[in-house]
Amino acid sequence: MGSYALSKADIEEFRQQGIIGPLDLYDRDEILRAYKEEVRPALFDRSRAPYDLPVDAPTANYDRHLDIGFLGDHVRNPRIVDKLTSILGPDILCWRSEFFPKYPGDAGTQWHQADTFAHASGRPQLIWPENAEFGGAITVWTAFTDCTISNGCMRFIPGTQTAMHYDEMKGMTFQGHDSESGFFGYDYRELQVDADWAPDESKAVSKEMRAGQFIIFWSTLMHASYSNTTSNQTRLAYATRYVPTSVRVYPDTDFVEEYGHRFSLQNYTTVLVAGADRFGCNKIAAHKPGGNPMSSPG
Ligand SMILES: O=C(O)CCC(=O)C(=O)O
Repeated sequence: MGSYALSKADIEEFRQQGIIGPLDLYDRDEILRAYKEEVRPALFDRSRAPYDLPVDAPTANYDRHLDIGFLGDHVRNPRIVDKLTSILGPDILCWRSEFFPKYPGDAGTQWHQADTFAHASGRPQLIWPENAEFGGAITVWTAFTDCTISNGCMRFIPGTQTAMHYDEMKGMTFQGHDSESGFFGYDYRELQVDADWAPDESKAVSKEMRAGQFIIFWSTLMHASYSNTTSNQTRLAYATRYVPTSVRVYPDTDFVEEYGHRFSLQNYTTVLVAGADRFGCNKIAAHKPGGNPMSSPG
């Protein structure tokens, strides 16, 4: 167990609630400066980005931990990864990272749960072994700016992670990026198993965070975010997603089509952030500290 592992009490809290945090990772000034000076300029340089997508595609910055050193180090930061081993066991892959900006005036993210992540693409992106106790992924959502109720912080309904209210294979209609619908151009309610059901918002908790803090939650936990009602504050988060090495990532798929764009997985790889792989079901890159996984031979 690494030195930042969760305590027994924390593990029990996480088991019941499906979420833990906010926890400290970076100093506020450190992350604000790193984003402005290192990460943001690198995001605009797409020469080594894993996917050939226009800069304004919602998926354009998927998996930039594969080519941007700061993000490559972030996904395997021991303050994060040690805690994940308390939840997922010793052998862990980072399979996805993505940015979630909320610009002034942006609508909040609708309530949703993600199990196989088929919701937008119509194809399961994760398949757990048949005897698995869990599904979904662990999301580590790190605040790259302060996140408040006014600028769009996250909301959760604790304890909802074990029962899915959505069928991700039902298919949603893409309504376009400018649509008012609450899930990045889709209406997540189209996936409800029971069309008359509604999440019990009276049990929701808000997670205001300062820049540099993170929360850990099951992707199957009911989650949403507030609208950004400010006129001048962008809220930005970087979400990194993890599964044990036994999970098949993007099974039998060599492209992804979602949020109005299609991209090839030719340059895709998971990153082993802890332990070892005994299953061999995924393409895996080792990570060189300070470097980036794609340039390493792994
Ligand atoms: O940041 C948001 O508003 C949504 C984030 C989210 O749904 C996720 O990280 O799974």
